[in-house]
Amino acid sequence: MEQQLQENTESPSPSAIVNRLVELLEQHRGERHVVVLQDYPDPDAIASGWAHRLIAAQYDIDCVLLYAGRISHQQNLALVNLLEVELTRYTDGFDLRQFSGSVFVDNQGTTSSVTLRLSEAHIPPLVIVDHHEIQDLIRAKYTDIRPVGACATLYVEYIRQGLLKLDPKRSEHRRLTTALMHGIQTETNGFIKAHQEEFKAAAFLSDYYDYGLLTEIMSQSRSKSVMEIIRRALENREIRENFSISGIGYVRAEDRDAIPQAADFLLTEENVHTAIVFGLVAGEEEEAVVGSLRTAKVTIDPDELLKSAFGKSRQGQYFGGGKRAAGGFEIPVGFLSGNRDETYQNLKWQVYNVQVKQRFFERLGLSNSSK
Ligand SMILES: [Mn+2]
Repeated sequence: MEQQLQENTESPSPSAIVNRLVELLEQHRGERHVVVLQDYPDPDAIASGWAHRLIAAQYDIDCVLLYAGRISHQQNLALVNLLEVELTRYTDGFDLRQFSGSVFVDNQGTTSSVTLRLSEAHIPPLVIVDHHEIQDLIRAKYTDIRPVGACATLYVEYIRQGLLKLDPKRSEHRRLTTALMHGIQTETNGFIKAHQEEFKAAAFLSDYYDYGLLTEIMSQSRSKSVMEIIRRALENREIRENFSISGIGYVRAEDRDAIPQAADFLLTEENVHTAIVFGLVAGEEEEAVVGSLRTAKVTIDPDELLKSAFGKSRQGQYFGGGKRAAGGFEIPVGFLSGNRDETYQNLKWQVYNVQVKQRFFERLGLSNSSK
């Protein structure tokens, strides 16, 4: 009994959480808000942002889903196209002052390059809904951060609590619930990493979503360039005590999403419990070392590991972070960017390749047999 009471004081009931969100939306009736997605939005973020937009629309709040990077994973492209999700890509000159508040879904501002610009434009953060480790970069009026399997799970809970009345005859609602289902499915590796909350959410969505559309989104095959990157990851992998680490050299910005897919693939090898894949992503101007970590070992905390391996930038932002079982990092190359001369590029890659591996091996205590 006592334990139960304690639990109750620690976590407010779902209806209390929802009431606070309703209160906030009421206070901001008629405004225009920006929903910030991470620079490389995944299905969980897209579905959550969309759910937020439909919920907010009932309070005459107009939401723009904004991202600054690219959508390159073929499934994500299919999702956006087939489900007709309206997303806006941030480019220089985009007027952020049109918004009277910002909303962060599936992130807490650390994985979006719009965050800093919003704070420069003095746009107040109103809402954070996320399932990653607490990042402490921005403070919002309403914050709901819980360690569930997907951010979409939290939005399904909001919907179940009555924040949005679903009508199975409305095409937009069928498409939204399909997106939420896809978000939960991909985020939990096809429900393998799902918990009770995700199954409950999926059971609820099963009354509304469009099975045919979901199948079509899921069946997007791997493109040739993704296959090529997976091949490189396999070829270059170095396995030490169940850790598989692979540096794959230069990666085009449009193939960036192949990096996590390659990490997923390396994790399927026998006796490997953790896979790390990284490469040098050459953007339009800036270059960055971009990497993904996947682990099946519960005692490894990707967020802690990546933060301690790479530390922070001068602006105080961590180069990496994560959640249960997965994480990513991005280290700007800065001054060494540019110069497309092949010898120079090879040299540069070798330096980063050695350095990134060294950091991991040191953190993981695998440093003796360094090559
Ligand atoms: Mn997520």
